[in-house]
Amino acid sequence: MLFFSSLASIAAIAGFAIAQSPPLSDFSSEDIASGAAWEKVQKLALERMQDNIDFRGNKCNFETATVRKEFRNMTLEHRKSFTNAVECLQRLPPQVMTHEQKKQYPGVHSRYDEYVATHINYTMTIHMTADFLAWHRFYVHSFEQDLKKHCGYTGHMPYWNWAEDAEALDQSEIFNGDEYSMGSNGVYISNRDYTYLGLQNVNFPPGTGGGCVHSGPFSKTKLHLGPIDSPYNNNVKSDYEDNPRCLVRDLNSFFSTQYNTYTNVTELLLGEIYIEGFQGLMQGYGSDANRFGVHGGGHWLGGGPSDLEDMHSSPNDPIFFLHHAMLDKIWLVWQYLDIWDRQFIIRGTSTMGNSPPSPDMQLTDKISFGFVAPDQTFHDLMDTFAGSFCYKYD
Ligand SMILES: [Cu+2]
Repeated sequence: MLFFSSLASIAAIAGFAIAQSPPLSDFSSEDIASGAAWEKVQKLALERMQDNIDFRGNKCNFETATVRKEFRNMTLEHRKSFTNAVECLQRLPPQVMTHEQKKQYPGVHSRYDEYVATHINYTMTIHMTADFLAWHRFYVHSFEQDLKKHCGYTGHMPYWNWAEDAEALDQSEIFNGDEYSMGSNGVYISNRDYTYLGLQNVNFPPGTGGGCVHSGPFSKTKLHLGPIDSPYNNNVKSDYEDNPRCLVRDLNSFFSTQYNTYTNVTELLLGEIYIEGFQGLMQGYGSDANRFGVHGGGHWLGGGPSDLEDMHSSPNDPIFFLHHAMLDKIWLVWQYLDIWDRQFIIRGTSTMGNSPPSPDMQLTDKISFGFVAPDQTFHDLMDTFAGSFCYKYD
C-alpha cells in the first residue's frame, strides 16, 4: 500500500498525468442507456491498463494475459467445449474432501459440488464484506483452472454481459437451449402467484419458466445441495443434505430491467468513486433506492423459484460463474479508471454487513477457500496481472 502510494507521488512529481475516472456527467442519458457510454469507458480502461502494465514491467503483461470473452464472442465450438468441461466437473468425483469429511457432506457428489458446498460454507463472510469482490474473483479463477486441469478445457472463463439482454432475457441466445447455449430457460409453469421478498420489500410476478431446464447443456444435470434460502418452503433442513433434483430456471426480466441495464452498470461504474459506495451499490445495500444492485439483480433474474437466486447455493447454476465474471470485469474496469487510487483499496469487515461486528479487514489477511483452493493473501487477489492471475476481459 505504502509502496504504491509513494510510486504515485513519484509519478506525480515526474509529471505523469494521474488519470482519474471520467464523471457520469460526461455522457448523455441516451449514451448511458444504450451502452455506448459503457463501451467507451471500458475501452478507456483498457488503454490505461496497457499503459500501467507496461510501466510496471510485470512478467505477465498486456499482450500475454489471457482474454476472457463474452460468451457470445466465443466461437460455437469454444462455447460447447466450455459447457462440456463444466459437465465434466459435475461428473468428476470430489477431489479435495476426505472420506471422513464426506460423511458430513452427504450432498457433495462431485468436484462441482465442492464449489457449491464451499460457497454455502462461507456465505455469511463473503457477501457485504471487504472481500466480496476479491473472494469471488479467486473463486471464479479457481473454477476456470479446474476446468483446464481436470477436464481438458483449453479456453478461458467466459462472462455474461446481461445488460445486453436486460429487456428480454428469454430472447437471449445464451438461453436458447441449443447445444451452443448455456442451456434453456426452465419449462414454463402457468398460474403462479406473485412472490414477496421481505428483505427487499419487493413483490414480483412469476417469470417465463419455473421448471427444469429442458434442453441444451445442463438439462441432464443433477443438483444435490440446497435450496437453502428459497421463499417457496422447499428448503433442505440442513446445509449439506443430499437433495437430488434438476436445475430450475425462471428467467424474469422484472429484475433485469430494473437492476441490470446499461444505465445500472454505468451509474455504478462512474457514479461511485469510493470503494464503499461501489461495493455497496453493486450488492444493493447502503441505500433504499436500489436493494439488489447488479449483483443481486443478476441472481434474481434467474427468477423464483430458481437455483440462481439462492444466496447460499447459487453456484449450482453454472451461469453463476459467468455472472460473477461480469462483476469481476466491472470491478477491473473501475480499478483501471483510476488505478493509482483503486488498485489496492479495500474497506469493510469480514462479516456480512458487519453483523456480528468484526475487525476491519487488512490486505495482509488470509482468505479461505475451503474445498476450492488453499488460503490466499488478500493483497494477492487485487491485481489480475500478478500472482496466480494473468488475465483481462475483451
Ligand atoms: Cu457469492
